[in-house]
Amino acid sequence: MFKKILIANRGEIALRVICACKELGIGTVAVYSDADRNSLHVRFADEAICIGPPRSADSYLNIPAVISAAEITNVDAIHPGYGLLSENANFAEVCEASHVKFIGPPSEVIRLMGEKEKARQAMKQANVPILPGSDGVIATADEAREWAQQIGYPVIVKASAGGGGRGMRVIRSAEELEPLFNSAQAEAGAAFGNDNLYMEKFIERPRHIEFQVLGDSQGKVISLGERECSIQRRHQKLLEESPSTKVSEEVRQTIGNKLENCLSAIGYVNAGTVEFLMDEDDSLHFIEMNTRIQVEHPITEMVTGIDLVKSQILLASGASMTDVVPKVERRGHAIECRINAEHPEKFTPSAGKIKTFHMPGGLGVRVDTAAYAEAVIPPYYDSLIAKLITYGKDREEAIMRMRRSLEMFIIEGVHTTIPLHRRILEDEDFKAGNVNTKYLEKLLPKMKEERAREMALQS
Ligand code: MV4
Repeated sequence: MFKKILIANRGEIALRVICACKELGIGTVAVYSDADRNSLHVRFADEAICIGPPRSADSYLNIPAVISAAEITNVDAIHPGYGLLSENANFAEVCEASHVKFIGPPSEVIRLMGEKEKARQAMKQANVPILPGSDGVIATADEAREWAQQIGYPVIVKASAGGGGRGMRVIRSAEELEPLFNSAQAEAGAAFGNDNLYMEKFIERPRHIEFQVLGDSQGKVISLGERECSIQRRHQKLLEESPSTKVSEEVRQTIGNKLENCLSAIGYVNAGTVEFLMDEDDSLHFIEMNTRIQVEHPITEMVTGIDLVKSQILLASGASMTDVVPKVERRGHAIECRINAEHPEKFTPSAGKIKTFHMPGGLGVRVDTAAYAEAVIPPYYDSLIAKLITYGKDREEAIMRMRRSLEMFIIEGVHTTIPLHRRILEDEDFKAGNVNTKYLEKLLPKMKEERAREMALQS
């Protein structure tokens, strides 16, 4: 087992990893930028090293600085958290070469999944359902037109090196194909230094459903079931829940088994998330895989009782799945609300000092955060300040706990997304489980109207 781990991250996820290390009796090293000197991850780690100026590119993304900190402190392993260097195959490779264990999959597996078209073909070979689409990358607009003819409009072209929506174009007819294909290719080339594109049938109003997996270094992979992540804005998730109201036990088992076989064959090790789109007839189609721990991992922890971050560390140290996760039982329902320091309707970032900070608590309530009263939210990083997670015996209980917890969460000094979450939790569509990736496009204008009406009443 590792004696000491460096956490190459900040904020709530750095604290989350420190919690896991403390419970495993492993020493911790925090790295921090000049803007994070007073952060809780620095305070709770056994050792802390400043790795540079505030901007991520100069600190948390600076591979030589992170590796130097690991060498100076003589750690056995690095946990990358999410974002930052977590899916950087080169970083994983440098860790391997420096004899520091990267807590994640092997660098080749990160690289494979980072090439979305290759990941798609790998899933297809293992009978994981994928959308109708191109076989491999498409070089020219003429080739794209032939594929689109075969697949049927509307189609979507995606950057093979992409993710998060960049380098994507929806194409609805043959007439508009050429300019859209060319602009996607140019955007992909500029953004990723790789202009490979592939094509899929476009789903108009999909649900976004993802499966959590864990793999050990002996070839055993298990599925821990799904999370429903459809409520998002501009590819930023806002609220997630597990299980999905739309996934039957039969589908959960079928997809889970296929993923276990596929990922075992690929050599997948550690935690991962496999993303699917669900179409109107409730069938799931693979779109891509994330090779890291995700922001929303706590909802899976709540319904399975499995500590995913501890599992990551144990699996990275070579432990076998039978020891780390003897059996998987799912029970109850969990919801996560991401509390961001931003304007709840305009979504502009709201950096500054938190003046008042009071967290809810009690049975079935969990808050993952690195925030506190008087803490300063720097403008350089993402705006997540807390994850409020509630658990209940069923969805109704989880919802009621979330409603009262949102009422009892006080954050003053910065704008937060708490008012938006309160509105979602009383929305009839949400209560009916009626969500898809366009959900907020409908709710936000409704909220604006409601506010205008309220203002008119007051004057
Ligand atoms: C799609 C799609 C519809 N059809 N693929 C957006 C980001 C990238 N991860 C995949 N994305 C999408 N792929 C097909 N064939 C719609 C989206 C999409 C989306 C997906 C998940 C969550 C939110 C989204 C918001 C807009 C578009």
